[in-house]
Amino acid sequence: QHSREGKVGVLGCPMYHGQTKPGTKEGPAALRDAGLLEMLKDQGLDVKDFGDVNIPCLEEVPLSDLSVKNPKNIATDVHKVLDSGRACLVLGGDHSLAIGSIYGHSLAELDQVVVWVDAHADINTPLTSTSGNIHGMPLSFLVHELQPYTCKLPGFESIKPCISAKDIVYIGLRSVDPGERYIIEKFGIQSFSISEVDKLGIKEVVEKAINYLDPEGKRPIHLSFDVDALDPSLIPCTGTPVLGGLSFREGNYICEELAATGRLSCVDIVEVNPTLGNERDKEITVNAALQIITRCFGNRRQGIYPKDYIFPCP
Ligand code: 6HN
Ligand code: MN
Ligand code: MN
Ligand code: MN
Repeated sequence: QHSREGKVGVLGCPMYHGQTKPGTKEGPAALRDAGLLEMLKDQGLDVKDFGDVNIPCLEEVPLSDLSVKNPKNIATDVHKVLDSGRACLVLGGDHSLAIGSIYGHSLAELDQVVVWVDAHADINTPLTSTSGNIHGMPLSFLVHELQPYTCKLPGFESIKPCISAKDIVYIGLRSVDPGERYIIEKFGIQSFSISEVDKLGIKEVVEKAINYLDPEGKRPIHLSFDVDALDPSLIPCTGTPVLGGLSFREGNYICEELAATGRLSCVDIVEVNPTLGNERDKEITVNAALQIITRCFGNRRQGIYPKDYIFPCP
């Protein structure tokens, strides 16, 4: 995993089938247009853009065909990026894409752990969900222990569960459905809700999260970062905002610390919906998301210089 350091593959994933607001398909373009690739290159990274995952258009298929919502192309592309020796940055798109990115990660690397930063737990099964939106269910397709309690959706046959309940940590939760809370307790999923962030402080939360997942410091990390984990004042353009979120500094800290492990191999940045709100809202949202992304790949707030930096002398 260490060989991925300094090398990033960017994958756009204009997924919008997991919820009802089509604007999430504009997320990857909004981030690229604001200069994402240049920012990453400027911090000394070797960056390659792998373009966008081919996501079938919802309008072109009958609504009964659930297979169109199945992110299997995402899994294939994430696998490809990781096999090229780069860390993979997946630009969403709604959070249902994580079914594909985490499954794709499992095809490339054994033994990943998942840090899920979100206001929501996204672990409804199709049976506990009251909204029917797949972006509220991705983890239920991936967790081994949940399989006896859920149903296989037609068209999702190619996605296989690939993580255990003990390999997940939540940070930032503050809108958890009853079925989700039941699942978290029944399967003992480690959760640092926003109340634990209040109680312990972000330093202790992140430290505990990393030690819990991988005390020996050997396993590849998948960060699935839903921008709605941050306070809505920082992220006005997202489909399911929840008041009282992580501060900008807390969000930055999480990503700096995960990057510092050297084992962050895949990062999802999801639920940016640039079509919600006005131009100013869009600018605020995109800027916050961009800064969070740069932190994931080693840009520390204390300042950095590239490996080949030449110190000028007279
Ligand atoms: N997200 N728990 C709600 C549901 O519809 O199942 C909200 C899900 C939000 C999902 O923000 O990625
Ligand atoms: Mn492979
Ligand atoms: Mn969310
Ligand atoms: Mn989410």
